[in-house]
Amino acid sequence: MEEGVVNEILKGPLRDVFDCQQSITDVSGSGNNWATGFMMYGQQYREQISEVIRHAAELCDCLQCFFLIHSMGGGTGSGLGTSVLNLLADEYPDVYRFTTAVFPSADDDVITSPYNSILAMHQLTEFADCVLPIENQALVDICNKVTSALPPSKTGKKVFSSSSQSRVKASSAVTSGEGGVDQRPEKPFDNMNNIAANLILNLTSSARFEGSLNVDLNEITMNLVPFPKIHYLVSSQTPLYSLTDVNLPPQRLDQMFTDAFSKDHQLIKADPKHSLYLACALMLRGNVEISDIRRNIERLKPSLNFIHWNQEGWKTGLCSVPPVGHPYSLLALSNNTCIRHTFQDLKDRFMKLYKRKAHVHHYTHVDGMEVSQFDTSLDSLNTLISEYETLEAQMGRVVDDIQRLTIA
Ligand SMILES: Nc1nc2c(ncn2[C@@H]2O[C@H](COP(=O)(O)OP(=O)(O)OP(=O)(O)O)[C@@H](O)[C@H]2O)c(=O)[nH]1
Ligand SMILES: [Mg+2]
Repeated sequence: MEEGVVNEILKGPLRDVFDCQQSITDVSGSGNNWATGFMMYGQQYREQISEVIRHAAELCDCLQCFFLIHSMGGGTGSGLGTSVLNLLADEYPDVYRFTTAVFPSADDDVITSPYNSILAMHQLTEFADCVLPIENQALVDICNKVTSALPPSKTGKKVFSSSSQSRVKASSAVTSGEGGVDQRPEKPFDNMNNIAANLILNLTSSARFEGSLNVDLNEITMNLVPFPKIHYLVSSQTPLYSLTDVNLPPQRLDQMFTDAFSKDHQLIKADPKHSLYLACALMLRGNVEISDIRRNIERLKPSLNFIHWNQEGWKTGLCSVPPVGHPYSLLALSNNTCIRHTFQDLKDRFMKLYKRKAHVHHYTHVDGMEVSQFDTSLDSLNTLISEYETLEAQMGRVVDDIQRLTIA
């Protein structure tokens, strides 16, 4: 919503990517308040937003899905973002809704971020078909890992924390998509956003390029979301790079598969290997054969826990065009019960404030916002956590059955 921020983007190096006729702004943002974004701007701009979306949708030959990119911690991304999600559910009920949502870290600089996130999560749970959460702390850790693996000539300063923006300065030069060096000063989130951008590039490569085994976004939802609300996917990427290391030697193909299941490569702080998989998608790009994928699945399977009714729950995609500067890449999307820990942490942070009703008045001052929204959103989160717990309780069911058979 912030005019200044949006204008800066429309004048910057990415200006050609955006159609400025389609941008909508106000003077200021939502002041880190979900209610301002959802209730106030959501209402005020509904018609205008609906109009620009209709304009874009009408240009599509085949409208496959809507893809939202937003943060959860502030007021606009969480509030207006989920209001747009509501609007889409209302006006295009049959078109899938995907979102990439940046979840706040524990030391986030927005004090009300647990409120904004949980109020927004209620909407994501109800109205999104598939959510790819990204956690800033995981991105910071990945950036630091990449920086320490770089040769000294390329090594930049460490990324300390997502919240202390002034301290966050990663490596000194950012390579552009074409491989040229862009000398503009680096923004605090640049390296972290490169990782998120690569997730989106890999996810949408099937829609943008030819491939022998292309996977539509819709197929991901179809194959990875067994129950409507259990639609939060944990993503991991290999090779791990902010764009600074595009010239590093290529990684071995099999190592790439191994890495995708390690906790250091997840875009949220989670360890899927020690929890239960409901399903998993492997989206490959570049010079990879289907036999390579099969071999690696067979190799990794024994170390992963898949739910007993979906032991073969693998979806694979292969796009022949590799990412810039690499022979191949892998994006793994997992529907895994480990995500409940992210939700539980967020809930604990929410409860710390909500027990004392701290900051609640800022929300209830906004027209249309009731305190009951907090309780409904909390209930929704509690239900979601317990659904994941119930699923996780089924871990080892097949192993039990096999053991019983062996004994018999
Ligand atoms: N990864 C990443 N996180 C960001 C970026 N900008 C902000 N954040 C995180 O997003 C949250 C704050 O939300 P913002 O997106 O800044 O807020 P907003 O949606 O503009 O809402 P208001 O400013 O309150 O109107 C915090 O958790 C930040 O750490 C970014 O460029 N990249
Ligand atoms: Mg803002």
